[in-house]
Amino acid sequence: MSQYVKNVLADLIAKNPGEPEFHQAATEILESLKVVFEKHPEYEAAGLLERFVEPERTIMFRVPWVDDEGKVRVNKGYRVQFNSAIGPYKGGFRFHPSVNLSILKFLGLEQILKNSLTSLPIGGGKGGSDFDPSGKSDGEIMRFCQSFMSELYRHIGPNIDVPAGDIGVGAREIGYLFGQYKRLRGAFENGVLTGKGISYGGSLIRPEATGFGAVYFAQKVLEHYNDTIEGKTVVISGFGNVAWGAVKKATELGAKVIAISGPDGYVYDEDGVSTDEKINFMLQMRASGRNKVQDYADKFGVPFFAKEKPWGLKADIMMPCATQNEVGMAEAEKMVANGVKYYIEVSNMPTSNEALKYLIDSKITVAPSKAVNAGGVAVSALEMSQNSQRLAWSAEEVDAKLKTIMSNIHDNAAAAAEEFGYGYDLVKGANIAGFKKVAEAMMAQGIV
Ligand code: 2IT
Repeated sequence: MSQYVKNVLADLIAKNPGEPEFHQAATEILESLKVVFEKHPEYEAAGLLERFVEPERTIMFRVPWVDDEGKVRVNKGYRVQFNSAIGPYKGGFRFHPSVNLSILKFLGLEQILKNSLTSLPIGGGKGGSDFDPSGKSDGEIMRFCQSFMSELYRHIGPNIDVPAGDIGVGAREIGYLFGQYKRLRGAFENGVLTGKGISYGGSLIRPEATGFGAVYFAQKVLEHYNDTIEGKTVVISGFGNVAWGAVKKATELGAKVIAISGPDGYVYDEDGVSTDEKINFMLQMRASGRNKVQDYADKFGVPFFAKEKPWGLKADIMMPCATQNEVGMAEAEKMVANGVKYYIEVSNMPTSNEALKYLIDSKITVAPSKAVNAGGVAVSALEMSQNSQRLAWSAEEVDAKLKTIMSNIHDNAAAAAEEFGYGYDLVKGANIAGFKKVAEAMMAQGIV
């Protein structure tokens, strides 16, 4: 690694103690960017990388709310406004007990490059809370969202920062958050949030976008090898919104999804998660708030493996769709032993850096999440466009745009890797291609 990049990374690790996920994401990204800094000594002179890895602003606040028993509860609220070089901060809110600054900074850093890859004008941000939505009543969710927005509304806006959903935040939460924002602002500014319901400015295809986009990306990867997704077996982790969209599109294109998973274990369905009834049941399981994939096994009479992950199964394509660090060395070794061909990351940073390197060295084709899952935020940006123009595109129009965007992301990542002598290395290529535009914009805007 060039000495400059090495020094910035060492500094980042020293100055941000106790943030392992942030260190992990930064290490992976900076490793890819060293060649860019070797080519552009003017970036070092402008302190570009030191500025890039430091969030422009971080907001941390108390979120007090009252539960159904009348007891006062307090959670931590955050918004990391990481980089606004190419557009307003954009990125989801995550409501999950694991949420802390380390996780939000890794997600925010990834988001900067992902959003740049979409080719749309959106900067990078991420936020959320350590609030645990599972088992909460609708009233509790609403009161929590209202309290969260009562602080955050003063920091966001259609041209400032445009949050959306992530784990634990779906259309229901976005609705409550928007209602409170509108009330406090005294204005109908629906461009402040994306992932809204269709009746008040949401975009068609936004719920499907991350999963559909991931499968469109996978198609491009297979196409590179003159291969097709039809007839392939696929293992998917998770059963939330992203997994649902991926199952739906993979099935539609003739692949067979043989497993989905949850925090309680995984289910193995040798006939495939292939009927409308099965695919729709994923939505019901999510809406129930139980967070148990065992419900699928009970309903459809298929085997359930408690507390296990599905990565030891034999399949052509692996698509982790649940959360960060799902795949470490033990899981990667199983995939290599089983002859997996394609490893398509979908959830943000699902793989440890060690496992990622091992998979690539073992000649498995790897596609990185910041490129693969960018369809979600891309359609969020299309939602912003529709809101600002006061119009609504049809599902076909949005889907066609999504497909084109995913195809371009793939081609741009592949071209960037090629340009720097890495061959067909989409991991390196996505980092380089995403960084390029942000770096140019930062250089143009001076030391800010
Ligand atoms: O990780 C992500 O890209 C998201 N959670 C979606 C962000 C967005 O603004 O739609």
